[in-house]
Amino acid sequence: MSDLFAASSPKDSYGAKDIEVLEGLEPVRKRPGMYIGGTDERAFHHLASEILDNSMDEAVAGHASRIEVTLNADSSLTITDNGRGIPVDKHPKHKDKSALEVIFTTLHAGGKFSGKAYQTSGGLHGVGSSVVNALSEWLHVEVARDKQLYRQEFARGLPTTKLKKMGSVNNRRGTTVSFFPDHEIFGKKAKFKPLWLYQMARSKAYLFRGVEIRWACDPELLDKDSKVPAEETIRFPNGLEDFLNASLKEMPIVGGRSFCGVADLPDKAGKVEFAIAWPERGDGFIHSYCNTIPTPQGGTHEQGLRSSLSKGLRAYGDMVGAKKASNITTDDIMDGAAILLSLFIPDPQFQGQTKEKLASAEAAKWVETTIKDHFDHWLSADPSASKALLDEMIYRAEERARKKDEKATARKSATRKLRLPGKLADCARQSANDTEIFLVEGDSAGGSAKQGRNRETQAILPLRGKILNVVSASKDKIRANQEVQDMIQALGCGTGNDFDLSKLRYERIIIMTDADVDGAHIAALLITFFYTQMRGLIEAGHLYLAQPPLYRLVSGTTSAYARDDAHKDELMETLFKGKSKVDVSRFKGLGEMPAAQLKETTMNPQTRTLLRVAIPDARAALGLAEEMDLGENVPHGPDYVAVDSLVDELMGKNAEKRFQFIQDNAAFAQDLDI
Ligand code: TSJ
Repeated sequence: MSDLFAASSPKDSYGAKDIEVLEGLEPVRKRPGMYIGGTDERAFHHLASEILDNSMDEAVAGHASRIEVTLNADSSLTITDNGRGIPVDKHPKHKDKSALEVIFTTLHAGGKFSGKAYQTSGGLHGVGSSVVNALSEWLHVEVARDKQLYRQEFARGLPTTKLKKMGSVNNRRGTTVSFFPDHEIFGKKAKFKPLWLYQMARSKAYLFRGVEIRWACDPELLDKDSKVPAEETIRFPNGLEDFLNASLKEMPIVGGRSFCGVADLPDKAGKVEFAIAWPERGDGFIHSYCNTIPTPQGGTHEQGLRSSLSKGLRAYGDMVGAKKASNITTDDIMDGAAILLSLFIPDPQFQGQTKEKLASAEAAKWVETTIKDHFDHWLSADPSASKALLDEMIYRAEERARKKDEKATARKSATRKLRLPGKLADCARQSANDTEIFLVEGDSAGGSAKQGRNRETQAILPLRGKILNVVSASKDKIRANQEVQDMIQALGCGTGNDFDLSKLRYERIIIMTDADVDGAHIAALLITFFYTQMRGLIEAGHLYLAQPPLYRLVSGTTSAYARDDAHKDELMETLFKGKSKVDVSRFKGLGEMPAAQLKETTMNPQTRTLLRVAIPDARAALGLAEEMDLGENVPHGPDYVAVDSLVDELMGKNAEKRFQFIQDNAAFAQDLDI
């Protein structure tokens, strides 16, 4: 750990001079959602993890060994570590301000000033302390550093006291932050949930075996039969392996042993820890992390792991002469596996609306090579256990093939009767299994999409012009509309009373329109069409929106895509902060984007983000519980957009609402024939 720290940190001391001052915190209070991904319960608890992450960083960098998390009787939260203490020296550009005050009162990009080995930077992360401060009714900081105790208090982001010396301390150092989130922002009822915080503390302890976390909760806040203890010293000397055992409890696993380990990445670029087992029954799960930050939407580290496991097992099958091993797919191996994956790298890049996906490209190869190596060893070490695993995966592959055959025969016979539209570029795969169709606005965008697609599983249907506003059109008019006809034919599942979900020819229907007001309008019309004509398709979770970027930002070797102006601004303040020349190009439409970029940003399942269209009432039916449980079953799917308000807004005659919708979705209203 410490050698890594030295290697990636040019400075060994940090001071106020290293902090770049940006701006005050008013924007955070004005648009809290932009900084913490909403103002709901989840965002509320995010405040706690932002603060805790700072102490974790200090621990992971080797400067702290103990963290205390205390939920107080008044529902405020206190987090303490025994690290170096936040620097308190004067900031050169701000005559009267200490580094500490600057950290808590200005928005700053995390990576800029930290000199940390594994900082949790990336937009949401790293700017945490000032954002939490801005969104707290009060926040108190105490720092024990250089044998002195310092204290400063804040309210809603502004200092209410100066940084004061509180006397000397001899054998103690570290940072303590107490805060109370602001009810003006989160609503009167918002309150920390003991279970949520306790699980957060536990998962952090699992993720870094070198830290001890002391949990405490005021007993008054706990139900009599609560699973949460009032006090506990949490420590997992075996890291993720302990986590896996706790998750699997007594469940029997294939081959009777798990695949666990920690390893340095090539060139000591970081390290990866993993704990994997294949339960004999039941579903698998995957929880991945980067620098102890959860990445529920996966990303490049998960990608690397997938390759290593599938390549490793197939190669092993080859070696022992199991011919059928070549039929095993990555999904056969992954679907039933219980996986914990934790990566530590300097300066990770996160992506997605709530930064829940790892985007650092190098991570994929690093993780793949490192784990593949260990996996090969592990497989060779115990041939009888490895044979059990191989046999089980061959069995699963055969089961899958059998089911696919059943589906394929059903679909082929359906296809024969069906005339497919001429404009459709269908996918090669005959069964609906894991296939998708992109409904693309315009012929030129359709062309790029055809080049960028995966022919095996991705079909493209270009739609010309505005499709009919189906809500106000008559039935005959709808049927006469060519674009609508094409769509109905391509999907194969019929409409209205004839709708039959089992005949749907693709697993996912993805609406892909320009990231502008016209695009939003066409997407809304399409959603309305599905809502009125094929509602079952939305209810079963088959309808998605692609998220094409609006901008590309490049500076030197750093490049990124932004989906809107706010996202672009955010990237300028984070990833590109301090970069001298940032080249910003705006895509006028999907058709303008090179096929390779369209593929990378919007189409490739490994790198894109999709929004699933859902009817709020259908959520329960889809089993998408709102409750977050950090320990298990964090939903892995895409984000969701609610459909009913959208349809209502576009419904028939309510012109005012329609106008409002377009205003809300447009920075620049243009001619719209609605
Ligand atoms: F988020 C926060 F700022 F509020 C916060 C930070 C909250 C808590 C509970 C702890 C911390 C924190 C920060 N713990 N430890 C640190 N360490 C530093 O900020 C630090 C100290 C010394 C040096 C150095 O180079 O000398 C560098 C850093 C980043």
